[in-house]
Amino acid sequence: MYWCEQNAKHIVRDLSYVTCRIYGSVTTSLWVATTLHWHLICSKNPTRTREYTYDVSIRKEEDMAQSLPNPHLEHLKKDNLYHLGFSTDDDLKTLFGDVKFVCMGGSATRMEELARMLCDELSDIVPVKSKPENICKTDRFVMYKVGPVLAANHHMGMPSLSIILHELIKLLYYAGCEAPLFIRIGTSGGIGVPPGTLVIADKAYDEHLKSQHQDVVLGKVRVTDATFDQKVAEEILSLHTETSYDAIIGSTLGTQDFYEGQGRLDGAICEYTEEDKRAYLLELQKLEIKNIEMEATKIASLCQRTNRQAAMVCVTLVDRLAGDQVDLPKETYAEYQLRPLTLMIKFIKHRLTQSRDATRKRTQTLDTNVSDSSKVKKTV
Ligand code: R2B
Ligand code: URA
Repeated sequence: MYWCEQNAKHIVRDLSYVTCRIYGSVTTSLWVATTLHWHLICSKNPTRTREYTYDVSIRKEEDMAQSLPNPHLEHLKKDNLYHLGFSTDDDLKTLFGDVKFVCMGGSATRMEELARMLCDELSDIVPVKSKPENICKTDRFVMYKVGPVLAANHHMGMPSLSIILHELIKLLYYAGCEAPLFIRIGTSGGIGVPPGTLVIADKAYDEHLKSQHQDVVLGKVRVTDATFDQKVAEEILSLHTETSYDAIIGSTLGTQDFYEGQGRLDGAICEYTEEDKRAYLLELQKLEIKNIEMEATKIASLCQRTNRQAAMVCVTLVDRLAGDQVDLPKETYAEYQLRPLTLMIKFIKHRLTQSRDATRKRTQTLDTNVSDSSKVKKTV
């Protein structure tokens, strides 16, 4: 058993392959292996039955890339994506099969604005409609599709983000999308950076100041790593050319609350002193945490657990070392909110242009090869 714990990662991976042979399904086998490992650890040490560290690195195997770690899905006759209003009875492949980017932000109007900007900006690279249309079939969320980009709002906080993220991940899985990238573009409070700064997250911290996310599943705490895709973060940063404001890579604190959870003094209740608050914020600063918001750990963790890539860019609205209140002139606020959208559109355009150029090059090479071989035939 000791050996089991020491070699946990390898065991789960090996078990996955063995059970894959037995069950013939990557999803089922991964689930069986992970569950087995969980029970092995819990039965060995009862004090750990309430806490289980879920090692996501085992999900990085390429052949598991697009499956989902839920064997029950295979047995559903129909899956209702209840909050989106779509189901597996819809032709999801035709509707969403080309999606490559999922942009998410809290506000519905910001997502509509993003969709409008995408319609303008992407039209010379991919076919897009001239005007965005909300295709979410319920009044819970909004969702726009502009070419290969889905833009949806998630409201405020992790519970609501979790619902839409589960459903979007399943939607794109059923649609057969290849490696879609999930991106949150939002707002935040900064730590020692001027308001208006863009923070591209490399990892998320929770309120215990650990880079992790805790879920409670069947009464047990499940802890997951909460890092974002480093390469994507760097790629996004490399596209920031604006000189009037900064974009930086840094860590983000994701909290369950806007007031006490973020150490504010201006909530309806506050039981700590200004010094306590300052000490906490300085501790964040020591950890290279550059901003605070309310969804980071959930998006990072859920994407890691499902082996999807995730990125996050948030603009800061206030420097929390200087105060708590968000008090920006309306126009400034509107302009700040556009900053992450603008950078993300740049990133998407960059990726789409790269892939269009690569396709063109391949086609040209193919054409050249065909014409060369026909020349050879004629000579012969
Ligand atoms: C940033 O802003 C919202 C709170 O005002 C919340 O959704 C977040 O993460
Ligand atoms: N959003 C947050 O969660 N915190 C802030 O301070 C500002 C925006």
